[in-house]
Amino acid sequence: MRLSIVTALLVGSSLAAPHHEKGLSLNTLAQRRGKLWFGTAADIPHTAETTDTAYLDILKKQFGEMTPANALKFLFTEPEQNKFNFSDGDYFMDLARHTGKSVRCHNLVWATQVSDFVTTGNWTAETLIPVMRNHIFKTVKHFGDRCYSWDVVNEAFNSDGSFSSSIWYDTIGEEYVYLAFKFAQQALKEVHANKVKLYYNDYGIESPGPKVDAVLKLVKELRKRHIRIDGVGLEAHFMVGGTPSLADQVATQKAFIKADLDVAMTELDIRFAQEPFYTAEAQRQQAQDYYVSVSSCLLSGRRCVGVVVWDFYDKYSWVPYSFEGQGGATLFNDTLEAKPAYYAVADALMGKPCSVC
Ligand code: 9MR
Repeated sequence: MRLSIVTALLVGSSLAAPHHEKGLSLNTLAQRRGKLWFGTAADIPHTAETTDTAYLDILKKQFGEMTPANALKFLFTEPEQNKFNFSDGDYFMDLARHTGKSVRCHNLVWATQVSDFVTTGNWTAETLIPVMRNHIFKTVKHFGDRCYSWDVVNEAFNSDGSFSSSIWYDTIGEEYVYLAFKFAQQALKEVHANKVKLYYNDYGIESPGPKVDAVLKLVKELRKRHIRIDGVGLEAHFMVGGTPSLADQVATQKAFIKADLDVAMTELDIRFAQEPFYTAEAQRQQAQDYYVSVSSCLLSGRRCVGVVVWDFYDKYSWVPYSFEGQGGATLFNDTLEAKPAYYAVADALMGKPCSVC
């Protein structure tokens, strides 16, 4: 009963400035706790998000960081060999600058969303390495210190900790990861942007296991070679009811921090495996899972630098496109109303017990 009253109150509240303590934004609450920002991915430009004023209003008010969900990926930045197109990225960067946001630049080297000229080419390591080098150099130098960080290599491991198949790994071997970080570091130096952080980013590394061990090994290997890596991005794409425990999330973040790394939660969302997404009980469980996840970054200390959600509006979430029947994963429902999950995140950021869980 109490829950349904709370839910009714929440649904009736103002959207852009939901009513928790003084209506402070999630970003302000996070910064008050020593985080750099509370951020969101946004798929801008060329999408409905680009011109959705109600959506953009919340984006501007609530978040201190934005990650381009697609605009900086290989496919879009270098559609044909050595023909670069940074217009989407520049559009995104301008929006971030005008609204005072940091940008986690995402990503340079990944198996997915690579241009056809790469995936269909007949490469050897000797011919593909210069392609990767050129892509990294041109892209990193173009965006320079407009990026807070770069996800240099994205999702390079299988869940058992072995390297996953990609045009890069299959052609160059694990050396591709070391080279990618080396090239990114060199490119930043050329444009005097050494402060831009270099990250490895992946999912399934939010609780202990072989994949976490593989990332820690990779970090050691990079450092043995005197190649810089500053942080690890924990994507945190979770399922409602299946979110890793607070203890597991904190233990994993602390293991990375102990290895002298920053950590960030880079793509947090918590989806339902099936409908219904919006019953009071479903919302309560989701709120609890968000509360635990955001709390983990606070409990891990300053070197968990911030949390980024992978968009904040169910209508624009990637989930239903990738997993049929699944969804409801973000902080705002399909009519752009703040969910209990939103208030749970605010509670976590304020260090309060969860009022909606
Ligand atoms: O949100 C992105 C979606 O629009 C793309 O279609 C998809 C292609 O694989 O990539 C999504 O973003 C992914 C991110 O780049 C890396 N981690 C997983 C994200 C969700 O799939």
